[in-house]
Amino acid sequence: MQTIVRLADYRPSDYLIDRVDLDVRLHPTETRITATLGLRPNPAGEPGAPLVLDGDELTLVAIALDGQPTGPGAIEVTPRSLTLHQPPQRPFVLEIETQVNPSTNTKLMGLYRSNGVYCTQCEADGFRRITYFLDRPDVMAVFTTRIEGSRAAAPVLLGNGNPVAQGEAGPGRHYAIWHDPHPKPAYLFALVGGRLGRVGSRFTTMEGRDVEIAVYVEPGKEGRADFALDAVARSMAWDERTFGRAYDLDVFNVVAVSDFNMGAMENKGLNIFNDKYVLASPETATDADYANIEAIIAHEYFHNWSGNRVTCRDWFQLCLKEGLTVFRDQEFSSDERSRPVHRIAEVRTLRARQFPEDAGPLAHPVRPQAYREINNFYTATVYEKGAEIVRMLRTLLGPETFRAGMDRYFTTCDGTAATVEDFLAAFAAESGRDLAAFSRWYAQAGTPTVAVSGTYDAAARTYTLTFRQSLPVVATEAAAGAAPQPLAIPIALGLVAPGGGPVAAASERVRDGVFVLDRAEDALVFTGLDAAPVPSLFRGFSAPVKVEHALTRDERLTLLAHDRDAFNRWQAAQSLAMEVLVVRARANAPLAEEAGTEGAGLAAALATFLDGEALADPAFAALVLTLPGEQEIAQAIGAEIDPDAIWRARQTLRVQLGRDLGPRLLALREALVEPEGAPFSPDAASAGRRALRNAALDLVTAADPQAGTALALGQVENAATMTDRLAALATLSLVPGAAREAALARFGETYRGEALVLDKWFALQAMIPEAGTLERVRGLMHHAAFSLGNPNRVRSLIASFSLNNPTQFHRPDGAGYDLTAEVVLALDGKNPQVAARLLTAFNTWRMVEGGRRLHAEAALRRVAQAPGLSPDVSDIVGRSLA
Ligand code: 0A1
Ligand code: ZN
Repeated sequence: MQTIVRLADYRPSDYLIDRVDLDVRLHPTETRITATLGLRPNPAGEPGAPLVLDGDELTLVAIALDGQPTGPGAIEVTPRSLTLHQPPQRPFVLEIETQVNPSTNTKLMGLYRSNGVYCTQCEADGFRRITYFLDRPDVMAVFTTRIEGSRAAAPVLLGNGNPVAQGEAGPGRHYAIWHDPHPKPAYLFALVGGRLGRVGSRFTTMEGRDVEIAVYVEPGKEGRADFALDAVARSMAWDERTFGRAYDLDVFNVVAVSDFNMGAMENKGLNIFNDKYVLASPETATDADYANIEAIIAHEYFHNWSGNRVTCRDWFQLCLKEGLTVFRDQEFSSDERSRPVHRIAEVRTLRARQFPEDAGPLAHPVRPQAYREINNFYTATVYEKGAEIVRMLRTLLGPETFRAGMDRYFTTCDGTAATVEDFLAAFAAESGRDLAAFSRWYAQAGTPTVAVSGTYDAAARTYTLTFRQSLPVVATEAAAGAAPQPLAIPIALGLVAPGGGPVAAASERVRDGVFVLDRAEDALVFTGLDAAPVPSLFRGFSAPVKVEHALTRDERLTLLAHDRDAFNRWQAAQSLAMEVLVVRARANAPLAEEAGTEGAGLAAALATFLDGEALADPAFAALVLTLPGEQEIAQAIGAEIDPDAIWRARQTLRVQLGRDLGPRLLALREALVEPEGAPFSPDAASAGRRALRNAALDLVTAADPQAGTALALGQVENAATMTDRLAALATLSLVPGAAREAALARFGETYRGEALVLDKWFALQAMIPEAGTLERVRGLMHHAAFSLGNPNRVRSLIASFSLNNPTQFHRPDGAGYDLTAEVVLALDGKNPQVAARLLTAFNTWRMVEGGRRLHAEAALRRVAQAPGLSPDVSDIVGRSLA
């Protein structure tokens, strides 16, 4: 077990590195790196301490101190560290030559080759796999990089910052030199060398800087890079408009590679992307892909300020850059698309991913207090809950003060490695508020619950809302589950008249529609009311909490029909459905044609809703029609979960909605057909129309598989977009039989050369909720296009099964757990990061019913006992079983 790193133990580095000159001679198996480091003792460090540089699987070739060989015994070198016992106590220069093998680097950390392209990934601690270094984010240096490579194999040579020179470097070789004037930590270093196609344009910043922007992709795929390129320009413009932040180099490059552990990386001036989040054409990418590409391009670009110009002091502060940057990309997407629709999508992800994490054995605060393996902390909690905290801050302070606080943060922390305290201090200073109770959001794990009840006093004409917050006690490695303290919870709210329309009632404690609950219990009194209102609470999902609020069905129907907050209208429909689903799942009800009177009531309400406004906002209507997901239902049940019972409950309600709404849904499909020959557009309105047509197809097919299959088959054949083709295939995939198998086979054949399209095909098959899926997945693991070495393939086939197919991952015979454990172990030797992430599928194992729980535990124990586990997997399995 590797050692635990604690936030409480943070100390400044004993040495600093101000300048790094790298000379990288690319070679497929023997790349040589000469690093010239300008070092000095850190005034804040311990005088005379040894200098200990980090390394990982490194081979030292040569070393010199101030141009001289180091004396005998002066240094100690292992693949993991280089120690200089008595470093000079003045500025000095270390020249270090290392050798690495990019071709055998299957961890995809440090320098590796993806489809023949040399590329790097250095966050969180990959730079130490290139050269010995003080690989920590509070050591910031100015980098100059000379990259040399074969002109034939690597005609394109890219580095951080601005290009300064290029030329010949001997027979068949050439070089390029890049200089980045902005001091940065090593995790933001990157280089690329390869044969790549390019699309480019220019952007003039509000400061008048003429920036050359470019997207590099596999040659021949340039036509699929235009959307990403345009998203770069839109991101630059948005950050200027919204946060007053301009770009600060002369070039901005994006490179797409096909082997990448995560989505993308914000290296200074040289963002490297998983090609899934760059390449798009109507024939190969869905509307969801377009939306993801736009969001991730924006995310990485926004990091240039929130992450790069202001970076993190240590990895405990990861949310400082990630939560803030997710908030910023969510705002961008909301502005570029539909704000309410995007908000609903954000909350669905949060509830499906972050709430379970917060309720399981891997729960941790948004700012963890301890870790064994930092790569396991790129989590939904740090990212998504981290973003919710920033959003709450804006809700608490109001948009103007929030913006002033952001300006202050960027200005005062520019060029530094900052902390969450620095961030909050900027807002405290701008607002004059005490943010102590609010700051606990960063420190306390677990999802809070807010219980609400309302009482109307006709005689006094008052309406009283009482709120009680309760926080789960979460024990982590760092803290033994201390009693949680009350949080400051912003509750955006309003009152709706029983027949619709707003209520003009006052409470001086509600400011700009927001009440702040900052103690365990509180009550809010509204005066001057002639009738009992319907409260609309947590509008826009103003805090990441679970709400216990005993609204009647009629009250929820009122909100669905009349609330002016679109999120709460959707939430009302969701909670009506959830009630039916939980009751049926808890009762282990059989599959049926209808879900009782409550099901019929929901269908009737949705019919009215569709008639009134489906055509006005199809994207929103599609979301209202989408039932809560299986994971979310499981969370609502909380314990002794039977995933099959949940699936049956959900399927029964789908059948009922499909049947009761069938004629309307078919009419909507007709009304929303794109006119023949209409040009494709990935914009939100067009995507919304496709979403509603496909949601309709899915429900209609649930109720009438035969008629639905005919429709879906026609759509698979004739669709003009991948969105429509894949949606129809997904609908078909739920109807067992020859038609499905033939359609799947034909799709696989048509796209056999398109890895990213085959990923969708793998995923769809892995998510079929049938007992045959396990064997299907095992079979597909032998497909020519599948490889354990490519993270996208593993995610599409295996992770889709383990994380997104609850009935089959949780098979009662334990075979789903066994398959997952087997792949985790097979993968761990190659790519521990991806293996560890796959293992998080067991996150909810303690919540499932007894028989399954025993199988899950046995599978986890088998993983735990396997010899030679990576730190990544050993950390996850250890915490999962703790
Ligand atoms: N900072 C990146 C995420 C990222 C983290 C680790 C990686 O290593 C494999 C790669 C990317 C982001 O938030 O986009
Ligand atoms: Zn990020």
